[in-house]
Parts: sequence; C-alpha cells; structure tokens
Amino acid sequence: MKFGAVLAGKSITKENLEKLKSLGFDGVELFIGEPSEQNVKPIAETVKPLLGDGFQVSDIFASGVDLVRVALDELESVYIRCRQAFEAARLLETSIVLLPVFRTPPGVDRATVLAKASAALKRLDGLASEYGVRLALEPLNRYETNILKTMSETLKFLENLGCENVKTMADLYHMSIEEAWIPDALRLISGYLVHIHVSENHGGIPGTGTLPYPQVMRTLKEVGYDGFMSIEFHKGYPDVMEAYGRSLKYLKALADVV
Ligand SMILES: [Mn+2]
Repeated sequence: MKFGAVLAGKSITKENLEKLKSLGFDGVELFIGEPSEQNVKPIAETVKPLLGDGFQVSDIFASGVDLVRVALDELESVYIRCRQAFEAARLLETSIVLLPVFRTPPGVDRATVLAKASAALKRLDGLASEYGVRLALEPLNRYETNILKTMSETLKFLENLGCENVKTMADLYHMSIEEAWIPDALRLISGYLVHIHVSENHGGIPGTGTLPYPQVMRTLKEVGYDGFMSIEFHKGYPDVMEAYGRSLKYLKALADVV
C-alpha cells in the first residue's frame, strides 16, 4: 500500500511537495487544471525535481477530462484534450488519469451519456495505450452524479465496455453515502481498482468518523491492492498539511496491524 495526498492548482508548490515528502508520503496526486502545455510546463518544473527517493506522482486530474465531457463533447476536441492530459501524465511520470463521473446536463439522460461515453472510450483506449496510461473512472455520490454511483453499476459498465486501459477508482467518502458495506464493494471492484481516495463519512481526517477503516484495510490487503490510498478531503482545514500528517499517521499505523 502506498499513501499520497492531493495538491490542486496553486497549492502545487515546492514547499508543499517537500512537506508531503518529509511527512512520509509515498506520492502526490495532482489536480492540474487545464491540461494545456502552457499550464502543465510550470507544474512539471516544480514537481519533477522532487520526484525519486520513494516519492512519485500517483495520478493526475485535468479539467475537462470527465465522463460527461468525453461522452458529449465533439470527438475531436475530446481527443485533443485527452492527448494533452496523457502528455501531462507522461511529463509528470504517472500512468493514471482520473475520469470523474459528473451529473448529466439538463435534458440529457443517463443512458445516452453512458452509450456515448462507451463509444468515445473505445476510441480513446488506443491513445491511452500509446501513452501507457489508464483512465480511472471516479464514481461519485447521488448529490454529485446521476450516472455511476455504486461499484456494482461501475463494474457492469466496465465489463460491457471491455477497454484494456479504462479502470476505476474508489472514493470512500462517496461510497459511504452509496454502498451498503464498503469492504464488500471494494472486493467486488478489486479487479478494476487502480486508485483510492480516502477521507471520512464527514469528509475529514480518516479515523475520526464512522468509516470501517480496519475492515477496509484488511480487504485491500486480501485482494492484493498495491496502488495508492490518496487523502482527498471534502471539507476545509486551516492547516491542511497538518491534517494530511495526522491522516497518514492513522493510516500507516492501521496498515501495520491489520
Ligand atoms: Mn474523490
């Protein structure tokens, strides 16, 4: 198990990256904004000198690279934006690009988005292969999406899709709203699972709420999950680095005993 934390936009600084390293994180997850070369180049200049010595970029999220946009935008512009995101992933030395599943726009139904998304993803699969990257669908909760909310729906979509480079990730905060028992859902999706977001049922520091972390950790060990657990809060902290540090301490201690 590897542990990471999210840095987004302007918080991607040398100081914050050094802080994550010194806290003992194995990596960083980057929300890079626009995947344009102009935006990505300075990020890469900041991040790359800090990589190595057991510290890596776990994955990236780029604006405009999400399931609804992939499904409904003009294929050519989807292709251009995804190529930019894959270039960014290559530059930042990661092989995972997130693909969150936002809500359908007004007047468009779920089935239409899923059908169009399937067609687009089948065309993007080859491009992903060229770049050696995998797209990781991120199911959300009912207040943020009406497309893919549970791991069982996501599994069905991925099995029908059959794309080698389209996988999924699990966000325990969203799952705490949608799943009956998170460990069972993780076991169900384990064959497709390439990344995990952790926080709590209230969006904060792992171990301070009701999520069944001991059972989650045990299940992940049992299924042989070897990706990242990346801390992504769904609430604010005055000192986010301190909160990341406390989260890491809890998760590492737990991983040692389960
Ligand atoms: Mn998430």
